[in-house]
Amino acid sequence: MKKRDDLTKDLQELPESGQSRRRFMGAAALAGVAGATGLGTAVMSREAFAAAAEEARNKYVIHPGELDEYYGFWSGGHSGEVRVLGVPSMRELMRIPVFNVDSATGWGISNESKDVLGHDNTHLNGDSHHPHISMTDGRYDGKYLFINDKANTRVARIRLDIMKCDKITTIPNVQAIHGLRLQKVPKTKYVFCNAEYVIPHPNDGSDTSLESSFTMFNAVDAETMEVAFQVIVDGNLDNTDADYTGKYACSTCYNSEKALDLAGTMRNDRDWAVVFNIERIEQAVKNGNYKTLGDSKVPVVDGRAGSELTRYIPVPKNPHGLNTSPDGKYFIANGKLSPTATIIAIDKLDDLFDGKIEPRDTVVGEPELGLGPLHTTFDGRGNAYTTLFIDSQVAKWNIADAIKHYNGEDVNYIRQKLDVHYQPGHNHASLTESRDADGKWLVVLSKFSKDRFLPVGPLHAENDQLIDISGEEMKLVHDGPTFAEPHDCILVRRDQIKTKKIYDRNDPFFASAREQAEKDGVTLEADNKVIRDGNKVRVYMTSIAPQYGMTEFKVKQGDEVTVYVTNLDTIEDVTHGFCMVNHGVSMEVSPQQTSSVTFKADRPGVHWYYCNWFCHALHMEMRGRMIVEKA
Ligand code: K7E
Ligand code: CUA
Ligand code: CA
Repeated sequence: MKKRDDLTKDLQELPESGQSRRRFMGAAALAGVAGATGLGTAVMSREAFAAAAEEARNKYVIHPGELDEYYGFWSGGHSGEVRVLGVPSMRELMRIPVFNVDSATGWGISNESKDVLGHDNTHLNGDSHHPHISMTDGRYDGKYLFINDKANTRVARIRLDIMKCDKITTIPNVQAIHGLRLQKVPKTKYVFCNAEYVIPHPNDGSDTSLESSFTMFNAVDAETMEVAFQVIVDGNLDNTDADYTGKYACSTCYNSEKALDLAGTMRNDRDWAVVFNIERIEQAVKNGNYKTLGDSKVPVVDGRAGSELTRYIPVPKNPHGLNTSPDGKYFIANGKLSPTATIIAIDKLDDLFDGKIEPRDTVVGEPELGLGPLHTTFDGRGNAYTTLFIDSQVAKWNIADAIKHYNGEDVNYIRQKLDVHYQPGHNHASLTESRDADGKWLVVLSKFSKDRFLPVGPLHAENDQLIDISGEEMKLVHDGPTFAEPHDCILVRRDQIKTKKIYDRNDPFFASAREQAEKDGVTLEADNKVIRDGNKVRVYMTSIAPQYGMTEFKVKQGDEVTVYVTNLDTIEDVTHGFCMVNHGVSMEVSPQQTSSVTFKADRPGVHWYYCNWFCHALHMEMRGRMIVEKA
C-alpha cells in the first residue's frame, strides 16, 4: 500500500500551484461544477467558467415560488434547537425549539411547552447532536424525529405533523446522552442512545472512584418515551447505529482506558465497537435477569466483558462515528485518531455471538482514508463518504474495493477527495440512513468557516456545504453559514413528511387546556370569560384577526393568572401571538390552536397585552388591557 502522503498527493484533484488556495476557495462554489477537467487545469476560459457556473446554478438554485425536493432537519447543538432547511436551496424554513427557550413561539414560557419540558424549568439549555426520523421497515415514515441532549441527559421527540416537540425524557442513572439512533426494522420500537461519561453508582458522593464507575447504553420506547432498558458496558460510549434486521446495534468507545486525562484516553492502540444483541437483552429483561439502580425502575442488564448480551470488537484508536450502510451489510466505525475506517460485516455477528468466530473475524476491511475520519455516509451505489476532520476533506471510497484491498488485491478504493471548508464533523447524504439512500446530495457540516463569510467578530458562523454527488465526481455547489452548532442533519424526501396546515381542535398538544376549560364549564372555541378560583384566575379568550375576544380583564394584585387564547382563524398562516408587556410572557397561537401561559399579577395598574405575530393590516390594533387592582 502506498504511503498516505503519496496517496493524498495522487488523489488531490486540486492543483497546489498556479492559483493560491485562497483564490481557489473564492471560486470553488461556482467552479465545483467544472469537476476534474475544469478544476484540474490551471487555465479555464472565462466562457467555460461562466457556462459551468450557470449549469451549477440551474441544478441547485430553487427559484422564487419553487419548492425544495428534500426536507433537511439540522440539530442545533448547544443552541438546543432543531432547524428545518429546504435542500438543495439550503434555505432555513423553520426552527423547532426543543431544549431551549424561544421568545417567538413561547417555548419554555407557555404551559403547553412546560408540560413537555417540565414545569420546574430546571434547565434552559440543551446540546442537541443527532436528529433521526422514525422508520418502518427501514424507510422513513415521517412520524417522529428524535434528538439527544448531551448537556442535560435527555431525549426529545418531535411530532413531524406539526413540527413541535411533544415529549422529553430524562435518562436516569447516566450522564450526557450523545450518540442516538433508531431501530430501523421492523419499525422504530426503540430509540437507542449512548451515555458518554462513566459515573459512580451510587453517585451520591460516597464513592467517586473509577472502580465503581460505568456508563450505559439505553433504549427508549419510541411511543411511550419511557426507558425500556439500560445496558452496563465497559469503557465509555460515543456514537451508535442500528442494523436492518432489528437484531443488533453497535456503538463506538473511545475511552476503553477509562482515563480521566487526555493522554490517558489515547493510551491504547485500539479501543472498540461494542455490539448489542437486542433480542438477547429483551429476553434477559423478560426473564427478570436484571437489577435496578437507585430510585429508578428501569431494568438494568450487565453487558460488560464476558456477557452474552454484547460483543466487543477491537478497532483502532479513539473511534468516533458509527454508520450502517444502507444495504444493511456493514457497520462502519470511523477511526478519528487512526486514518482508517473499520468495516464490520453484520452477517458475521450471529457467529460472533454464538462463539464460532473471534471479534476481529467480523472485520472485512480497514481502508486508510486520511487524517481524522469522523463520520461516514452513503450514496446507495456502494460508495461511502467519510469526513476527514484534520485534512478538511471528504473522502469518497468504494466499499467493495476496500474489502478487496483488505483481502490483498491491488485495487484503489479511493474515488475522490474533495476539500471542504473547514474541519468537517458529520456529513449526510440524502436518505442515507434508510433503504432508499438515493445518492443525490451530500451535506457536510464544517466546524470552522474562517474566511468564507463576512467577518462578524471573534465568534464565527459554521459552514454547511452542499455537494452534488449524483455523478462520478463530488461537486461543491453551496456554502451556508449556520449558528452554533449543527452536529448532524438528516435529509428526507419531501413526500415523506406530511404536515398539518392548521391545528386539529382535538390535538393532544393542548389537551390539558381543554381539560381545564371543561372543568371550568368554558367552551374554548366560543367563550370569553374570567374564572376565579381562590387566588388563581383563569382568563379564557378567543382571537380572530385582528381582535382578541376580550379587550380588558380585571384581576387582583398577587393573583396567579393563566391566560388561554384560542385562535379561531381557520386560514392557513394566520398565527396570532399573546404578549403581556413587562411580564416576560409571549406565545404563539397558530390557526385553531389553543395556547396558555401562567404568570403572577404582582404589580397593580394597567398592563397592556398585544398580538406579536403579524396577522393583519390592523395587527398593531390587536391588543387589550389587564387591570390589576391593588391588594
Ligand atoms: Cu461527531 Cu456529537 Cu455526532 Cu459532533 S458528534 S461532529
Ligand atoms: Cu393577531 Cu397580530
Ligand atoms: Ca482510547
